[in-house]
Amino acid sequence: MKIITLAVLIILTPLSAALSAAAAQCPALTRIRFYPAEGQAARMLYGRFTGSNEGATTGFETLAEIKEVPKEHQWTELVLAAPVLYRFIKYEAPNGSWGNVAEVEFYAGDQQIRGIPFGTTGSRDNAGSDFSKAIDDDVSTFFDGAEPNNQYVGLDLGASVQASPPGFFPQPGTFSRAQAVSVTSATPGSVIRDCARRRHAHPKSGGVNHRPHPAGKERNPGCRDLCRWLGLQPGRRWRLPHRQG
Ligand SMILES: [Ca+2]
Repeated sequence: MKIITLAVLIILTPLSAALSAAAAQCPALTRIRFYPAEGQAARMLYGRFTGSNEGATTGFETLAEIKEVPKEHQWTELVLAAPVLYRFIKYEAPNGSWGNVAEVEFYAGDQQIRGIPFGTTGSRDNAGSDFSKAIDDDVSTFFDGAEPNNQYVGLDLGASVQASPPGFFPQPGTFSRAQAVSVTSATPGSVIRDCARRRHAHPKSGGVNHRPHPAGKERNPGCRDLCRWLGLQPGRRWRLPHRQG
């Protein structure tokens, strides 16, 4: 029987100025303001504000909903129950509304969140009132979509606000000798947290290791999961030295 030993090495990218810059571009959304189109406030009833980290058209979760007709000629503000982080944030207009809204603004505290605008294409009768009119800082202009249904307008905060998928080495497979296993991230300034010593791993509560992992018996959840991912027998008691022998 082959004895496979596994050294788990958590590789961290140290905090850097680049991280600070990236984090600054990833604000937590705390509140939303909107201003109805002239005479069309009722068309915002049941409109929703949503967020996604998958793309401009997929994976959106509802953050807030407009549950009563907003007042004309003034801003309405929605405060989120807790700050949230999403790369894509948008207003999804209710069906039949033609996307009508004069302005939509997203905030992290007192700071307005800026990003790359996106939305459904075109405007009614090609009059030029496309989605950009809902984010042009002008309450006298408004979005009037090309279709009455499924209209939206939002902001893409950019790829820099997301962490790239972690890289694992080696690739899954079977090995005849000890392997040093590493987890890395290509995102500048990212931190990989080790949740192995906690019963319930959590990305915010996991510790940050700066040394090779000190343990890795099967009762160690992090290593157990890593073993499974690598195709090793999860129930086996692996010998996991600090260093590869
Ligand atoms: Ca406008």
